[in-house]
Amino acid sequence: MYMRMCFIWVAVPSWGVAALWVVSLFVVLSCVAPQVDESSSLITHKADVFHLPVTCVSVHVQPLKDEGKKETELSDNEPKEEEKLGRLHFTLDYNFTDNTLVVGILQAAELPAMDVGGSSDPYVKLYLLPDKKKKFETKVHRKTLEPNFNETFTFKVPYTELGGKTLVMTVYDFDRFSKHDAIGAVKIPMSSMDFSQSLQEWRDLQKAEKEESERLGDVCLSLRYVPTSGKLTVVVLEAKNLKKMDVGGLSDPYVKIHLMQNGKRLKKKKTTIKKNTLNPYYNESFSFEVPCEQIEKVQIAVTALDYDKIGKNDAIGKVLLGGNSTGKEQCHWSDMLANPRRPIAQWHSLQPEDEVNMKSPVPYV
Ligand SMILES: *[C@@H]1O[C@H](CO)[C@@H](O)[C@H](O)[C@H]1NC(C)=O
Ligand SMILES: *[C@@H]1O[C@H](CO)[C@@H](O)[C@H](O)[C@H]1NC(C)=O
Ligand SMILES: *[C@@H]1O[C@H](CO)[C@@H](O)[C@H](O)[C@H]1NC(C)=O
Ligand SMILES: *[C@@H]1O[C@H](CO)[C@@H](O)[C@H](O)[C@H]1NC(C)=O
Ligand SMILES: [Ca+2]
Repeated sequence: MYMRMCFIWVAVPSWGVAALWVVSLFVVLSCVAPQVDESSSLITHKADVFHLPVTCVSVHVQPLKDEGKKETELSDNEPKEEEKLGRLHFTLDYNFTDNTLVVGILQAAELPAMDVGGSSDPYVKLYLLPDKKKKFETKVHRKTLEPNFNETFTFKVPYTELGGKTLVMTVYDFDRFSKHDAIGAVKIPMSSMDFSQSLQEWRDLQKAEKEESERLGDVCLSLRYVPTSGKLTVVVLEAKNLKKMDVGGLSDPYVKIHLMQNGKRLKKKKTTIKKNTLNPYYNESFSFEVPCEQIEKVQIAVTALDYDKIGKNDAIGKVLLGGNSTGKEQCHWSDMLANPRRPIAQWHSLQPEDEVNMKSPVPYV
């Protein structure tokens, strides 16, 4: 069912609103509902389903609709008073000993509900602009409008360069099957700060701008773990909107999977090469033996590459899944662990290879 779902997601063109309702239903029925609480009564489930047609369309269909349309709708509106997007509680500190900006993401409150059932799955992404490469993410907090993040991040930056930078903290709503929605952001020009003492503050979230990071494409993976047999199965379902790597042509993409531990590659597998496409369909399955006591210690690195007859194959992008991954990758991994024997499929946005390698726990070999 999950595999089919990924497939439908891509195959459905934007006109297929009716079909998307069905997909949305599938999403909620097969994925969200069972996770809410295994013990919740049938009545609760029925109630969730009953509300679906109203909320689902806005939540799940919107990201697939023509983005331009959404914007015109917005700009057509008269400027009205700020919508309430919630508030973020954070700390800011500059450590003059080791030249680091220390950002504490404490909590958020009064977040708007982005999901069916009146909740959101918030997480925070941090940048120190203009540098877009280095970013941090908190863990995803499920089904809450008052997440308690309590995480600290440090940016290494000389004090003399700090003045030209802007800290951006964006709160997102996690969504497994669509692009993640930015709820709102807090932006702080570092030139406005007095670092002689540490700052602890609540600020209102402002409307977030679109993240214009380079699009490398997305890959749909299914993960399944069977603790009793120690079998980890990764299915590379498909990829879409892959970045064009060849001048004058499409790419010839394939996907490489590494099982890693402590930054070391233990096993390597790869899919077949799909010729001349940016939207390859693979549905190829790979299994690794990972005993139960090891599963918390391994990571899966998934790299999409463009095959070239001559020269080195170029990496298009990469994602890292496992105990130490962040954001939606961490979410997928923990869902797999929480649902033994069940394949869980999810889309992931490919990230630049060097950026992902930087996130590995130890220097990448
Ligand atoms: C600054 O960083 C150093 C080294 O990590 C640490 O020992 C020190 O306590 C930090 N200072 C402050 C004020 O946090
Ligand atoms: C935040 O984390 C610190 C250290 O991990 C812990 O001592 C503290 O109790 C946490 N606070 C909250 C509100 O969870
Ligand atoms: C994907 O592969 C599996 C196993 O090879 C097969 O059972 C399934 O029908 C395939 N799914 C699609 C949508 O092609
Ligand atoms: C996660 O990070 C910790 C500490 O940095 C490390 O000890 C552990 O091996 C890492 N886990 C994985 C799966 O890489
Ligand atoms: Ca969500």
